[in-house]
Amino acid sequence: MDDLLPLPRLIETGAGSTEIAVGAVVSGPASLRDTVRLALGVLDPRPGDAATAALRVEEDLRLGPEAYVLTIAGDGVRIEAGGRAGAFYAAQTLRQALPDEAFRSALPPGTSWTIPCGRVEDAPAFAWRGAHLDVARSFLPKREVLRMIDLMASHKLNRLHLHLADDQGWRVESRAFPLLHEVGSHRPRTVVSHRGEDLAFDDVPHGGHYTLADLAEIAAYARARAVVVVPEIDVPGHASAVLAAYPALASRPGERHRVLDRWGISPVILSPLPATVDFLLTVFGEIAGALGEAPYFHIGGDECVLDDWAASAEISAYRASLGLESVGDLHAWFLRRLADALAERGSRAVVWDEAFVSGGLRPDTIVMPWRGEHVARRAAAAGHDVVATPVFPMYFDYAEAASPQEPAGLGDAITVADVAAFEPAPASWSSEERARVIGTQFQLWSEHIPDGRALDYRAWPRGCAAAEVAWTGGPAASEDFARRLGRHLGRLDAIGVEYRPLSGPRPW
Ligand code: TNX
Repeated sequence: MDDLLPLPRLIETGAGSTEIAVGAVVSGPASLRDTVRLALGVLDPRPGDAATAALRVEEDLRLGPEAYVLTIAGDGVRIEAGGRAGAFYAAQTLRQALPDEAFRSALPPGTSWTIPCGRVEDAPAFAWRGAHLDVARSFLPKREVLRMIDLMASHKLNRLHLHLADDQGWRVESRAFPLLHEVGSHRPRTVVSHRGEDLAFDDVPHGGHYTLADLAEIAAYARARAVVVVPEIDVPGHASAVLAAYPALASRPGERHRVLDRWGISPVILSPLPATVDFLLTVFGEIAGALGEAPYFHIGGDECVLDDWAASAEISAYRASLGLESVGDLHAWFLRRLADALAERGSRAVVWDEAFVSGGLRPDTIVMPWRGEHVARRAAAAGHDVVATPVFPMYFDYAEAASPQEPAGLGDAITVADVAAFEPAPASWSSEERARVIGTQFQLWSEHIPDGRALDYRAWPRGCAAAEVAWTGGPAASEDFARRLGRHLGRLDAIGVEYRPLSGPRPW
């Protein structure tokens, strides 16, 4: 139990040992028992009664919903949990207490291990422990998303932020507006760029989208593993894929728009007129409906060029009719309008930090400050809940080193140690400001992450460090973390994760 990752709050080593076998018997309330079985994967414990059980699960409502106590004793293993998530995490910890092979998907029948006795008392420091997947720039097939959920769950991460729409692609079915997925999900080619410089086009068509049924499946798979899916439809900028499908919604109507085949920021955005708001609310409703529940809905708000809004007579007249002075005010009004409607349907809005800087957000809007600590602190001081997402060190599209052997990233270098040293709620802030930081999240923008293999390489083991920080509150004690991480990689090997080796780049 000296190599658990993320690090639990309290670990006590005990005397003696106990045996645990593939197919061990589990007793306890059905929902907790099923959760434990799911988390233990290959161990596939059978349900049974308390007298014969090798593993007993009990509900203890004094513990928080994600908290647990795991006791490994001579007469068996006991899990006390405040809820399903806590039971799931206890089982993840137990799995880490077993040899690495417990992370394989099948084992010889009759496999059993003797493990030392001990006790773990644990609960997360942060409620939001996230991973962000940009499936817009590079589409990831459903199986890769499900696999990411499994890997997140193994690291006690609990928010999957799916960036479902951007200039380069729209990735979800819409029954109300089918051109979104029929037109918006394809581009005929993609720019090949290196360190921000465009070199050529690849002439390879790229496309893909999830059906609403896929989305429902992803959400259910996530929920069973204590992960909440947070959908993002980025508006009013980063919306070229919408405009390719429905050009009348553009800040420049009457022109043809295409799904972009280059990276960067488009000057053409959505119009803020009522037709756009109605359109978006219909689509948001389809997405939230497919997810089953959407406690959070991300509406973007970032990197938005407002020049078209200023130049358009129709938009200017609309702005004046609302009594708004500037296009910045109109940007804020537009996002607020969407957030208010989402709130009526039970979803809290989440935005990138530009939306906060524009002002006028609903007080319950969650802000993701990507431009650093300065803006994070301002959002926290203004009373917003904040999920710390600074480029450094939480943008995993950045390479881990400047080596030419490293697969090219947007920039370099963000190392595992940089991530482990991150402090989402800095000690230098006031206690009120620190209390506003509800968590942290790593971003996998996918301009330079073409597929699942590249995703593994970028996400891990930096994601292990992010999970440690999110669970413990961070920063991680560097030597102890490095030691535990070295051992943890054996588990990733057993799963089959193509992570970036600690020794340096893996040149493909
Ligand atoms: C900025 S961060 C973006 C993304 C890019 C990313 C590349 C943010 C809200 N917008 O559109 O993919 O940089 O690192």
